[in-house]
Amino acid sequence: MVLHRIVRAVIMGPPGSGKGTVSSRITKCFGLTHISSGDILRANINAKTELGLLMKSCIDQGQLVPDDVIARIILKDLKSLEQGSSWLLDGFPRTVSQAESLDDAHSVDTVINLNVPFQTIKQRLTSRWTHLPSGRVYNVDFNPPKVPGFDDVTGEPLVQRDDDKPETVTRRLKAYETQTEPVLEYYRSKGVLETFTGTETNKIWPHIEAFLQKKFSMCNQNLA
Ligand code: G5P
Ligand code: MG
Repeated sequence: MVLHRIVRAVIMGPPGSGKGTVSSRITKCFGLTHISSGDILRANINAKTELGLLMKSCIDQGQLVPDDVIARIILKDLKSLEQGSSWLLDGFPRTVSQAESLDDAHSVDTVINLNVPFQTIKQRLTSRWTHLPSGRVYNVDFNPPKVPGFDDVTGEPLVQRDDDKPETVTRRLKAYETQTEPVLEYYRSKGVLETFTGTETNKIWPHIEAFLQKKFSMCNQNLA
């Protein structure tokens, strides 16, 4: 599908709700540029940059990194995109303060919220394997790699994230409840929030796809 207007989208949901998995389907179908705050932070940790070293303990403990740090990174990334690019933010904003910083620079028109029960999430995260350089995710039961332990595209080894330990997952879910849930209200009051509820990505996905198709083609008609 070719977009005829600029789309400023955000995908939200608790840790492990499928934001990365759904984002890769959205980028494939609709051609948006995917920017994941978690992938950027992990790439910095992997490359042992100053930022990565500073943020590693925060992330490993399941706490959010400081608002000003992550907002600066994401806003700089957005600035570096070609003018008029359509994008999908995954993992940012995660606090009301971050949402306000984003609003100062860009107005978001679509927010997809994945509402997945915490119990389902805990089971998923312990069987997740990640290709760190690209952010591609696999799951032993749901979407296993073709060769166990190796990325389908590059053949490089997969790793388990340090913050997927059960006690850290519990802390991440707590941080989500206290710091990120208020962002849902923020976007609901702006009339841009659309929530999708379920326990399986494959069942939620057709609804998201249909919603985006309708929303984007409605916009095309408005322009015509
Ligand atoms: P991240 O990287 O943003 P989270 O915690 O928000 O991390 P996460 O863990 O990356 O989110 P996800 O992207 O929502 O999860 O989910 P996913 O990876 O697609 O799916 C999870 C697993 O389930 C995968 O193995 C997938 O294959 C599998 N799966 C998907 N669907 C199904 C299904 O239907 N069935 C089954 N069985 N499996 C399925 O942030 C990490 C840390 O970075 C910092 C924080 O410290 C954060 O904790 N950070 C920020 N801090 C402050 N502000 C920000 N804006 C920050 N952004 C990141
Ligand atoms: Mg993710």
